[in-house]
Amino acid sequence: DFSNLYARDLLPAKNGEEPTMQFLLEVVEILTNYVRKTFDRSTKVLDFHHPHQLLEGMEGFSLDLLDQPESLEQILVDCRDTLKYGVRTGHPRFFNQLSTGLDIIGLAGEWLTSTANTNMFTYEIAPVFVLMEQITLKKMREMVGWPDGEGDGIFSPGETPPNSFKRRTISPSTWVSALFMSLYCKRHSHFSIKKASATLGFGTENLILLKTDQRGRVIPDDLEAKVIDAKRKGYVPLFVNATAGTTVYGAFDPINEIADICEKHNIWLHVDGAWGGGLLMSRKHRHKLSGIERANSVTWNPHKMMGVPLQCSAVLVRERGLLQGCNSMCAGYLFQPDKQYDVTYDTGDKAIQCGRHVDIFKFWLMWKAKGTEGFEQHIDRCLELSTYLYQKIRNRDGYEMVFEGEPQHTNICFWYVPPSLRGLRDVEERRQRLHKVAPKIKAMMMESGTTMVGYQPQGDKVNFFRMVISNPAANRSDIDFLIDEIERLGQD
Ligand code: ABU
Repeated sequence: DFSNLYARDLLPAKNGEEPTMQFLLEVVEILTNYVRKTFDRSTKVLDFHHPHQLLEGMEGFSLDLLDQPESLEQILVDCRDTLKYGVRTGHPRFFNQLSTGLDIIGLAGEWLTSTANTNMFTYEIAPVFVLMEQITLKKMREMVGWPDGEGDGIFSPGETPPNSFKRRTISPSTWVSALFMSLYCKRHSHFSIKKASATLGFGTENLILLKTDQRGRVIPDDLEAKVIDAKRKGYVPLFVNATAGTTVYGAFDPINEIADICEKHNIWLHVDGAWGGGLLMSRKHRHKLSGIERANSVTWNPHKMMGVPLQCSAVLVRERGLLQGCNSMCAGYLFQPDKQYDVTYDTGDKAIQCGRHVDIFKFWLMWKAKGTEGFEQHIDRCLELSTYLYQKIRNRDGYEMVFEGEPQHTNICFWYVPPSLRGLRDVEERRQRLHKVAPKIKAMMMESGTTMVGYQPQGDKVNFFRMVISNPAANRSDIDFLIDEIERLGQD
């Protein structure tokens, strides 16, 4: 009974050990029950409520913060209900995001990380984690194909910081002339490229968008023409982003052809492999990133295709020492040069932020537990499953594919056309009505809590579903379920 116990009764309180252990065991019970149910297909993916409902408070669960402490009994209810009203992203039928799944070893790693509760800035306070990060980054650079895994790198949250490191690593002396530089990416690139361009002072107007083919891949001739045009106007073409696995179409740019242009015009080549980087682990699929070894820098998020718990994002740089050279600020209270150990292991000064969460341990632990082979099997399985979905719907009544041909990644983009729209001749009316179909089906899916899949418009294309598979728990029956559910909810 925790109703008369409060946080002040737990360690470090006198006699706090027993209640602390009991309380933590209760929490573990809540968490393990949640894990068990997550993999049970009869459990819903979510129990949807509108924001105003959650803000008004559910029975026994209020988000309000009070002046007086609440009992540990209430705190345990809050833990249970926080999970209850959340989304089970590890559920085999959760397909909504690029990052899905609930890896048990990764979860154990995250629990350990929180228990250790340290910061990645120095070897002094994170000796084991700093070394794990060095070793893992080297393995990742080897997978990229840089000789002996040489180079530099760091784990840093999300996409925008990893995709932002590049400017600071290009040439410190050129930062001031950002206005006369041009950067290149395509409309299909992740929005973090545009955000990085704005945040770093280049301005979005200096980010030149490239044409793509119908599959969303950069057309190299368009890149070269735009580089030549910018030079003629007196701009300095500085940076090109090639994407290995776009967010919506899962497209892989032709890196080798882009690298030829970058080398010819002395432009920094960054490969955003946040989503597609995981394919480097697969002997069958790594050819899709052919040429990545010619990049100057690479973003790779193991929390996406490799199923590492959020978050886990790395930026890799080909030139050794470059991150330290560009980002180091030598804060005297952290990075004292006269410590008793080799201070080159105080790697935090390479980052653009100061405090840095330990994102490495869960990834390192998963790599240990699965081996490279385990990641390879996971990647190959997800791609096989997406082929299953593609083959199932490409000629099925009521489905239209957004682009022709076999998808390159696990992204399957399609429209579901309800029976009443199938014979409609008026093209504009059909477009307008089709635009409303995916949001309507998605809303009903969320209300019934059975599955989740994303949708979006893109360019001149009205709302379509984007199915992505990164969840190791999903199998063919879950794909069949999704299609049945779309058809059930999509009835006129
Ligand atoms: N980095 C963006 C991921 C978006 C998504 O999960 O769909």
